[in-house]
Amino acid sequence: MKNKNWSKASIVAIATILLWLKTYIAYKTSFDIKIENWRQEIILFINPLSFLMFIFGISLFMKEKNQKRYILITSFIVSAVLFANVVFYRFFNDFLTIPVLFQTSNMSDLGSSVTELINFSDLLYFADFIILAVLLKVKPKFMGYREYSKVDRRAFFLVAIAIAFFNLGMAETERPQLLTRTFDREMLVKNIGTYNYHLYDAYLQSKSSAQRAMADGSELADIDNYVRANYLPPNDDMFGIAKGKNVILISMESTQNFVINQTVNGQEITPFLNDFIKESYYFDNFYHQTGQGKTSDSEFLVENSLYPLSRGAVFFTHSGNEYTATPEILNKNGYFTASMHANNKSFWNRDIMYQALGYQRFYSLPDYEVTEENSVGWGMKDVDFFQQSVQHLKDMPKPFYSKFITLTNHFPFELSEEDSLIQPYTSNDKTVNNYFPTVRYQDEAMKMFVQKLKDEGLYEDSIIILYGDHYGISENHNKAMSEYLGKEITPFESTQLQEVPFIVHIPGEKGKTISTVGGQIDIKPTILHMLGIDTKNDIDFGSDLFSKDRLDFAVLRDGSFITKDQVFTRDTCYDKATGEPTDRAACEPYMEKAKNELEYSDKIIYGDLLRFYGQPEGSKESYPETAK
Ligand code: GP9
Ligand code: MN
Repeated sequence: MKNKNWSKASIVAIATILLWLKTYIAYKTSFDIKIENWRQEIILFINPLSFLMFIFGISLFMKEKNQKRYILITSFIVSAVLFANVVFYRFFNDFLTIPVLFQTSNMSDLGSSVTELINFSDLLYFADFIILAVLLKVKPKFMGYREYSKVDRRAFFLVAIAIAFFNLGMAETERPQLLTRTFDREMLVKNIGTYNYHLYDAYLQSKSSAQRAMADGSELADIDNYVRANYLPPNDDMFGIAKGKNVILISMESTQNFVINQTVNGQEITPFLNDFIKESYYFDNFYHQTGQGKTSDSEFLVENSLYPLSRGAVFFTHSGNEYTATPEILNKNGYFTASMHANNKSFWNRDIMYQALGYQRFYSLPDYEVTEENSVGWGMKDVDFFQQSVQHLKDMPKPFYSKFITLTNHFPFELSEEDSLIQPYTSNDKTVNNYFPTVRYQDEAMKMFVQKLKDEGLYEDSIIILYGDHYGISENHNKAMSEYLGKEITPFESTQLQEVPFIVHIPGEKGKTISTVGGQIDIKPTILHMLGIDTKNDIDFGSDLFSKDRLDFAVLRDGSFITKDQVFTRDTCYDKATGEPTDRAACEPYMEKAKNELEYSDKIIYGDLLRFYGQPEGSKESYPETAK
């Protein structure tokens, strides 16, 4: 009996194959997905398959009538999701996410132009559904019902699982930590497919909505007390020192502090910065506090004075939260706020998160002229990025607060011969070797930028603030690093290597080196105080780096912390003077603080608690449309 069944075409197979091919064709024709090699092409091709097999496979458990109905309805819904993405992409150049769907401003923009976005030929997106429906009507025999045995079903799902793992395995080799770090929607869709991406997005969304729903304002009281108790009044000499000036904030990609005032092969690594810090405030005990969200985590710290999360990127997971970020505060104080980064706007979900932070404008890839010649590694070279950005600065309303995110000094630290100003280091480790020339290149790019600011008359009315976003050389490279530094990289040294430069340059001020222990969490109150803006009522975990009576303290996202005389990491207390383990009692007084800081900050993010905090005048809705 069973044999007879197999003579008929399987409706499950036909539906799956049609939708699979259609999805791939849509990828190639309706989205701009960059493919760099044949492995990526294979991933793209197979990535819709496992999802489709699972969803259509459910019908293997159904009786004839239900099976046909289920397959038709499912095919229609999945096609509609694909089509919705196509239309959304035509307008926003981005893939749909659930929070975006509920963002009314986006949807009303889309709604008003939907007629222009859709045309008759779009019916092709439903071609397979139509074929299926017609076949079922006209050739019901050909598409006849077939009963599946337990073994058939088992085999079917095993194949689906195998394909899913094959897909994930290939994606993981192409893009390590794809899911834990959630870099970029385009990358996710490219690697796990548009349908799985929606499932993943729905999972993230439901997780955070549940946590948010369970939270209430009462939790804020403890946190508020803690923050109040740690508030430090500004230093009178510095408060308002840059009132009304433009702020140019530069995030230096992967720039660690150990390169400052150092040489490689006898040549300076950062000659410009070394001079610049002589006429700036330079903090030489300053740490990055980022987690898996890397650059985006540093942005989160800097703008909010909140810690990023211990896993995942808060830019992705909590972009719908209420924040009181620096751009938002500065908008209210008459500033124009912009972020500049010559990369995909959706990378790290910046286009969405920047709206929550209050940025009025995001100058991203389309705002730059990016060519083969002016690109290397991850994208546009820093020199060209800065030079082209100056025109944007000139066009901006003043005063502005403008953040620049550099890119050339990004792993794997690629650089062409003509841009290499110094020779690589000479160890067995290519990553470490190549790090030095790209840092040197970035240094030169900033030198040219500052010169251009002077030439264009923008320098005098601005303050320039620079910070390293996170480490560039991970612990995997300890061997070559220890060769370069001439010492063993113990856990103590590893923690010290998390230092990044923090430099505040105020034209006309002499500046000096300040050795208070601090971190990216402290940047927000430091900047606001220099602009003469009070932070007494803000929920900031950091404090002004210029304040008197500062507690020397920085906690890293993994729970390690640094005080004036100790480093605590991997459950060991180290004496800073010797770098040797010391009595745990020396670190004990700070342990509670380190734990509280991270836990309270996490609570705020998971519970979206700032929505309960007395909203400052003017509600969010009154802000200009941002970050398109
Ligand atoms: C991408 C850039 C680099 O836009 O900010 O990100 P990273 O990998 O350093 O987090
Ligand atoms: Mn970075």
